[in-house]
Parts: sequence; C-alpha cells; structure tokens
Amino acid sequence: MRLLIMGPPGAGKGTQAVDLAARVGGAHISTGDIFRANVSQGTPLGVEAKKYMDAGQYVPDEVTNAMVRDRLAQDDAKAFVLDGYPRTADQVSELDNILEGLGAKLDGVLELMVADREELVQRMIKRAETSGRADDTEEVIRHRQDVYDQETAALVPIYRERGLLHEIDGIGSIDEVAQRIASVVDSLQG
Ligand code: B4P
Repeated sequence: MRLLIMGPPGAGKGTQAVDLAARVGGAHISTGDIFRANVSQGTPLGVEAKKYMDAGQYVPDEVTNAMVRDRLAQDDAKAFVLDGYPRTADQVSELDNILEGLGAKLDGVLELMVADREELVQRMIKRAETSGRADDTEEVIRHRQDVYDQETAALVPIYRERGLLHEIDGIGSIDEVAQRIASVVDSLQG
C-alpha cells in the first residue's frame, strides 16, 4: 500500500506512522526525520534545511522535492507511509509526477484531525522536555501551526476530491488513535 499521513504539527503523524508502516509492510518515510538525520550528520542538505527548520519554516520545495524523489526511487519504497509530505501545493504536483513516473498510485490519505490548537501546542511542549529539537520551543511551535494553516490545510480537500481522504479523530490516547487508523487501513486492504 502507498499511504500519506497528514495533519497539523503535533497531531501524531510521526507517532502513528511507524506502526502503520509496519502494519502495511511499507517503508516509513518522514521528511522531518530525513532532514533531522542530515542535520545531525552535517551534510550540505542538513546545513541548508537547518536554517528553515529552526525557525519553523518549510524547507524550500526544490530541496524537499528532490529528496523525496530520490527516496521514493529506492527499492524498499514500493510500499510506503509518507509522513509530512506533501506540505505545499507544489509538493502535491511533484508527488503526482513522481508516482506517475514510477507507475504507482496512492491507496489512501489519512488526515489526523485535532482542531484544538492548544492541545497540539501542549503535546509539543511536553515533547520538548526530551526531544532536543531546536524547533520545539513554544514560539516556534506556534509559528509552525500558522504555517500549517496558511500552506498545508488547504491541500486536504484536493485528496478529498480525489476520493482518497480518510478523516481520523486524533484526540484520545495514542492507542485509541492507532486503533482508529487500523480499522481504516484494514478496510482499505479489504
Ligand atoms: P515534522 O518532523 O514532520 O514535525 P511535526 O509536524 O512536529 O510532526 P511530528 O510527526 O514530529 O509530531 P507528531 O505529530 O507525531 O517536521 C519538522 C520540520 O521539518 C517542519 O517544521 C519543516 O521545517 C521541515 N519539513 C518536514 N517536512 C517538510 C516538507 N514536506 N516541506 C518542507 N519542510 C518540511 O507528535 C507530536 C507530539 O505529540 C509527540 O510528542 C507525541 O508523543 C505526542 N502525541 C502524539 N499523539 C498523541 C496523542 N494521541 N495524545 C497525546 N500526545 C500525543
């Protein structure tokens, strides 16, 4: 299966995507994780990405798109859960192009819905106690929410119109949300 997991920062994308990828036997591909690995290794990509990530901004599309194109061309990406991509209209178009080039198509898009912004902010403030992430300060967290509202929230209807969207209530314990996701994915697998 090829799935996208979407939702605002703190909705639980990365948290849920690991188990979800195992469930569908696919690669977990998180653009945030790939950027962070490059930052910690000090690669040129990491040096470039860090400038944007630390400020809560999106890394430029040309950088992100090239990275995802390379990753999806790898042998273990025949099935995947793509976590944190696409986040802009340009990335939606690029993902369409990449998949067309691979002769592949998406099976579903899971949107983790958490409308209460304070819940999202509090989750990430809690994560900040242990994450060591430079973008987990309250000011940057709030800015990331604004960027999501301005740039990414409007992408969800594109996938709804394509009949691919599955809305999942992201409020509740991590296990409760995982069970909701599992029942949607089981229905997709038929
Ligand atoms: P990401 O790594 O994707 O960061 P995120 O939006 O905070 O989501 P994450 O997956 O980490 O957190 P989650 O909601 O699971 O992106 C970081 C940065 O990378 C971006 O700001 C940007 O700069 C750059 N970037 C990434 N992709 C990009 C792209 N496509 N284009 C351009 N730039 C890009 O979890 C958050 C916390 O909530 C965790 O502590 C978790 O334990 C907790 N939690 C989860 N579910 C919970 C629940 N049900 N109840 C209580 N707590 C819960």
